Amino acid sequence: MKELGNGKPSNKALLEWIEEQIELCQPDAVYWLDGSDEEDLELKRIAVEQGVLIPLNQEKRPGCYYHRSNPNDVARVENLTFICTPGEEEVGPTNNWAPPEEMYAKLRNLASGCMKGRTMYVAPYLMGPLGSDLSMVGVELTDSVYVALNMRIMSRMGKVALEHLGDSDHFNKGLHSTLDLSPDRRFICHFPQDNTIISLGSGYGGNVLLGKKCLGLRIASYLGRREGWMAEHMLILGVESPEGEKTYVAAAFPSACGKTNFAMLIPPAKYKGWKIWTVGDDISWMKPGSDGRLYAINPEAGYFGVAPGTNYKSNPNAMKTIQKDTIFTNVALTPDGDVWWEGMDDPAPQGTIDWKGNPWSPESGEKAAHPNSRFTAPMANNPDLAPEVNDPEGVPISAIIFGGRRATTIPLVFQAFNWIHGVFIGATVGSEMTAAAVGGMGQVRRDPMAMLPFCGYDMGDYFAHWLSMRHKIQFPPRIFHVNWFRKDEEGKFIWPGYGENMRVLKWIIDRCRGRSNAHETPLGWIPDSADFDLEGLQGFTRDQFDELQNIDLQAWKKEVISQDELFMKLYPHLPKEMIFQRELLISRL
Ligand code: TSX
Ligand code: MN
Repeated sequence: MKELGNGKPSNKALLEWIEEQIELCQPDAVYWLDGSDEEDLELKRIAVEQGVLIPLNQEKRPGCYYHRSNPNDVARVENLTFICTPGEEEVGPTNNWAPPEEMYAKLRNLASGCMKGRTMYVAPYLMGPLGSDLSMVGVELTDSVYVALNMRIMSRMGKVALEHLGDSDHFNKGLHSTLDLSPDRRFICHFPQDNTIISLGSGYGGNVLLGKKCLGLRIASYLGRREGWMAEHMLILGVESPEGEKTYVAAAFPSACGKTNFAMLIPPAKYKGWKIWTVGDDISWMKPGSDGRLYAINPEAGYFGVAPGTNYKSNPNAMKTIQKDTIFTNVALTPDGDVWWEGMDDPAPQGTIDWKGNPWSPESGEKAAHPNSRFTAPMANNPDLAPEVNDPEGVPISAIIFGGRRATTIPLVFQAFNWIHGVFIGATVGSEMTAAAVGGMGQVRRDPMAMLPFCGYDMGDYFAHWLSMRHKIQFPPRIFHVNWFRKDEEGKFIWPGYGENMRVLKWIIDRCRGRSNAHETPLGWIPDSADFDLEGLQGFTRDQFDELQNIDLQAWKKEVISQDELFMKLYPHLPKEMIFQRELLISRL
């Protein structure tokens, strides 16, 4: 067997495990990745030679490449995602479960000899800053050069991970093979007791970049519960005032709510001297610090963002971030070797090729870019990247914000009365589906803390873990709920959103620092209109603000009934506090 690369580890436990996997998968070659720049060029050369990547126009987009996935393999597969624990009870009613021994046997069978004729890339990766006690090491063995290249962007990959690991045997064991990409042989399996992930039969994003959803959320949430910390599906941003005061917030929104846009928000001109710094756009690992506050790190090193809808108006910093050293997946390709997607600033040029490789025109009646098409870009490209992103201590979180996409019922912003009420607010987060997804338009789908597909154990136990964290944090973050998507009777968005969300952030920060007033409502604390900055918002009236903040008691009676559906499903492990909070809300209404 051929050995390539300069990153061969010396860690005994690691080498032993890798040898077992080599025996199982029987690759022709093993490529020991070290994370160097030379290696990056070599991997790209291999990927281009294999037809896995197409170089883009290097003048327009230096270091950028284009990838098309198999059309049957374009998104995460929740029905093929399993948590394999000794007991079924542990994973709860919202996860797929399989007995570990049975699943190991099935996967070993599928993986046997799966890398014959292929190269196994060994990617040691560090999630989080070097030297942070919140950081974790994983090692992904993969037969996809595309995965190796993406892991390099999304994590701190190579020698730095081995350095962090030292001679410890505490690392996540990840095995990935695309097999033949057959959906019948596609399984994303987590073995939290063994800190192990096995992903077979897919080559796409969340299924295969194991540091992200698999380790970063499912395994990490499991470990966090055991060890007294939190792994959350949250962006992290820092707000800096003109005086240089910095306040950090973390926010959890279900998909299609613009999490990456919010993480990269640029304050409107009116907020002269204010600045938003991006710490992370997807995952937050949080732990109580010695000063009694909750500290957060972003375990990732890049952005795996949805391309469609990203443009210079919705997210200028994302557009700048993807100017160089970015991998584009399933977007459309223009004749001059650039990329295009629906919702870009300009219309597609003549001769655009769609994500499947077919000629495309606006009359085609199909999308040029897949709706879930992505960019993989290094966070270092972000002009407003928070320098603290590499601080092993993390950043102290003052506010946790939950949100959803709701056309009615939910005000623009309100604040929880206290931590327990905040946990209830997070537990009842719901969002409306936009496209003709399962369930149809206007249907509210509950997605507690935006973690439903990502929690590695029972959701009821997860709420209990949130409640228990209160006892470990002397100065807990204040909890808020936002909704950018409320519509008027004509179906028009009332709130301008985007950069103007700075106004909401400002109120939130002032609340955390005891500087702004609010009044009590059945839902929580709501800004006094005198304490919410509407100055300079053209054509936006106090009446519209009142409409945004209106609490329709009839609608809320329906809302609490709708909230109960998921609670009923989670009932066996649902903390009593959630039931009491629900009763209190009903009484207040
Ligand atoms: O990301 C969004 N944010 C957060 C930005 C920091 N989006 C896009 C969501 C899909 C990913 C939004 N869409 C936001 C928002 O705040 N608000 C809306 C709704 C909206 C859409 C268009 C307008 C206004 C609001 N247009 C005009 O007012 C002209
Ligand atoms: Mn996400």
